[in-house]
Formats: sequence, C-alpha cells, structure tokens
Amino acid sequence: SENGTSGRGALIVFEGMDRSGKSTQARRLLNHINATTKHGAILQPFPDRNEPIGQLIDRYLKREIDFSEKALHLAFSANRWQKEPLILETIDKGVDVICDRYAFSGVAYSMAKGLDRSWVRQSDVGLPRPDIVLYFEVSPEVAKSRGGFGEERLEKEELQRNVAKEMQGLRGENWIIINANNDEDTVERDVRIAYENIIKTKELGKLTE
Ligand code: Z5A
Ligand code: MG
Repeated sequence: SENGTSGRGALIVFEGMDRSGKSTQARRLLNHINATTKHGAILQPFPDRNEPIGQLIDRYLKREIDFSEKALHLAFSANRWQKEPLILETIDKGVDVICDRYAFSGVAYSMAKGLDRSWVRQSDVGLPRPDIVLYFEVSPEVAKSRGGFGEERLEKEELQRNVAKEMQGLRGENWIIINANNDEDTVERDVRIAYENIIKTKELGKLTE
C-alpha cells in the first residue's frame, strides 16, 4: 500500500495555544493529503460541536450554560470517546485522521484550572494514541494580534499561560514543535515535512496514564 508499511492510516494531532493557527493548518494538511494521496484523510476537531455532548460544550463556551469544572472535563473527554469508533474504523481503512486538538488540551486546560493530574488523565486512558503530535508554539504577543481572541470564555491570558506550562509537561517523543509565529506558508511547509516523516508502528497505540 502507498500508506506506509502497515497500510493503516496515521493519527495526526494538532495541539498548541489559542490562536496559534491549528485549525488553519489542519485544514491545509487535509487538503494536501486529499490532493496528493489515494488514501486521503478526514478532519476531526475537538471539541466536536456537532455531536450531542459537543453541543453542550459549545453552549458552555458561549456562556449559555454552566458546568462544574470536573463535569466539564468529563464532557470534553466523553466528546472524544464518542468519536473513538469512527477514528479506529477510519485508520483501519487506511485513511489518515487529523485531530484539531485532542486529549492533551483536555489535560492541560483542566490542570491549569487546578484539577488533580491523575484524576484528569484517567478519563482519556485507552483512547487511540497519536502517531504524531504537532505542537504549535506561538508567542503571546503574536497570538493576541490574531483575529477573534477573547471571544470565548477560556480565552484569558493568565489561564493561557498556565495551559502553556502544563502542555510542556505533556511532551513525548512523538511531539514535533512547530514555530507558529511564522507566516501561514512557512508553517504549512514545516507541517508537511513532519507529515512525510511520520513513523507508524504496526498497530495504533493507546493513551496511558
Ligand atoms: N478545550 C478544553 O478545555 N478541553 C479539551 O479537551 C479540548 C478543548 C479539546 C475551544 O477549542 C476551547 O476548548 C479552547 C480549549 C478548550 N479554549 N480556549 N480558549 P477550539 O479548538 O474550538 O478553539 P478555537 O476557537 O478553534 O480557537 P483556537 O483553536 O485557539 O485557534 P487556532 O485553531 O489555533 O487558530 P486558527 O483558527 O487557525 O487561527 C486564528 C486566527 O489567526 C485566524 O484569524 C487565522 O486566519 C489567523 N492565522 C492563522 N495562522 C496564521 C499565521 N501563520 N499568521 C497569521 N495569522 C494566522
Ligand atoms: Mg481552532
């Protein structure tokens, strides 16, 4: 098969700070893969605001309803579990899955708000483990200069700083740091290089504690 050695699709995760350009680049990579490969890719954003639990999360982010911090954490996690079967089936067919945010956002945001590390990690244990995490690093000044910042309720500077700190602690050997201060074409080039260099294990792994 043209898709690596094992024939399965790759699980690619975009993570990083607010306004770092994750969604922009996730879409660009999707288009690139679909234009240049036979196997293709799908885009899976998290939170997935179309799925029932994701609709509640969307309403929370828009300040329409409230959640306790722990219930919110579990909602974000349940939102991912709702999509686990789809992710596994898609990977199995040889199609790549691009996730725009994933469990690392879940852990980092909840820890930044003061929730306990092991409690927070538990709800995502067993989810598919990404082959690669593209971590978008952007300076606070650049992020602030980009559109839309501050509209939703988690977009507060101090929280963002804490999230960035927690994200540092989550870095693993399959993480690639992307300099997201650069212009869109430069970032896209770096993302494509990372994509070309993904090393897939035979079977997709699972997230552990
Ligand atoms: N959250 C959580 O708490 N727990 C979880 O488990 C998960 C999420 C999964 C909503 O997420 C909130 O949920 C988020 C984390 C929390 N909290 N906050 N804040 P979301 O993913 O839906 O958030 P979003 O609304 O999509 O924003 P974002 O992800 O932070 O933005 P982005 O995707 O990184 O950036 P973008 O939309 O691609 O670009 C932002 C703007 O910059 C836009 O105007 C672009 O045209 C522009 N842009 C992009 N790239 C560039 C470059 N290179 N140069 C100049 N301008 C650029
Ligand atoms: Mg986004």
